[in-house]
Amino acid sequence: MRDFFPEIEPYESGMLDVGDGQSLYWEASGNPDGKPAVYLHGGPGGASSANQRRVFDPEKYRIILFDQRGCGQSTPHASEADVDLSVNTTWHLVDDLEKLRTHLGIKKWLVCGGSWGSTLALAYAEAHTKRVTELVVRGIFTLRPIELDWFYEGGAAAIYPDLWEEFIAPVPVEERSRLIQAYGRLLHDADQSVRERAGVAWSTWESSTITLLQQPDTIAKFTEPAFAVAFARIENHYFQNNGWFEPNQLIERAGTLKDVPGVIVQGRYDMCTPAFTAWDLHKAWPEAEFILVPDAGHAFDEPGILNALVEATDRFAG
Ligand code: STX
Repeated sequence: MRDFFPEIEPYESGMLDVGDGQSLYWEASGNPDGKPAVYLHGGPGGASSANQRRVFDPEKYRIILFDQRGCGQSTPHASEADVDLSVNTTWHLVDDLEKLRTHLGIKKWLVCGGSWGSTLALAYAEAHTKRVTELVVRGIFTLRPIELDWFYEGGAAAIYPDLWEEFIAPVPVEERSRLIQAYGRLLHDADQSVRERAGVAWSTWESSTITLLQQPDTIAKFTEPAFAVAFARIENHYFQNNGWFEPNQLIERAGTLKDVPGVIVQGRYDMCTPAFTAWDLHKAWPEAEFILVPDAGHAFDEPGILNALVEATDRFAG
């Protein structure tokens, strides 16, 4: 089994002004003359992290990470009381990727992402196919209502009745038939303690269910209140708007990817973004290699998932 490459530090980083008052943190690590690759983090509303550098061979790749609008080290941060999320949509992020690529003087890059990172990778690659050398996606999420219903409206309660009880606890009983909407209200409540309780409950649910076995470190990291509120607010905002996608958009337009070398990696026991979406993508984009890992959940550091990702980036390194 392949493991992470060694820990590395960025050789360069900065803040990119993308307009709308938004500045994005970005960084480059690995080989400055290597093959360009960008890693797209999850959520939306998650953050880049040092381990994301480590799915690429640092001698062969120029590795680009960045924090999407409103999260990580990007500013303004969506945990702030008066956040304006109207300038934070899928298509803003797709445009930001083009701004970052141009800023860094990159013609084409390998695009890698998991979970929401796979959603954004697909949206970007379908819109800017010629800019993508290869596409490596895992834990496939396309933000269709059926996927949101599964994870945020009660489907996955079948597997986690105990954690589900905690997820719905902050929501008044009469609002529990539409949890995403109810959480949207709580996450922007005038009372900071209401916002934080909601943000932490939302992030506890997500971070407790993304790995095959619960990982206390992962849960602790993603339930720190400022992170949790920004993460929950941004996710909730995207989900209330169905990601600004047409119904089934990413799957239906996957035909545009037929000439892009690709790998789809999916854990069989992924409870956050279950395998049916990866399967639908595989059917719509049969040219891509499809790897269904038999003993993994959702997160990218699950051994079988990481192994498949590293094998893919190594193969594409040439
Ligand atoms: N959201 C899935 C996703 O992208 C639907 C995601 N889930 N958890 C994360 O990301 C963190 C690892 C950032 C907590």
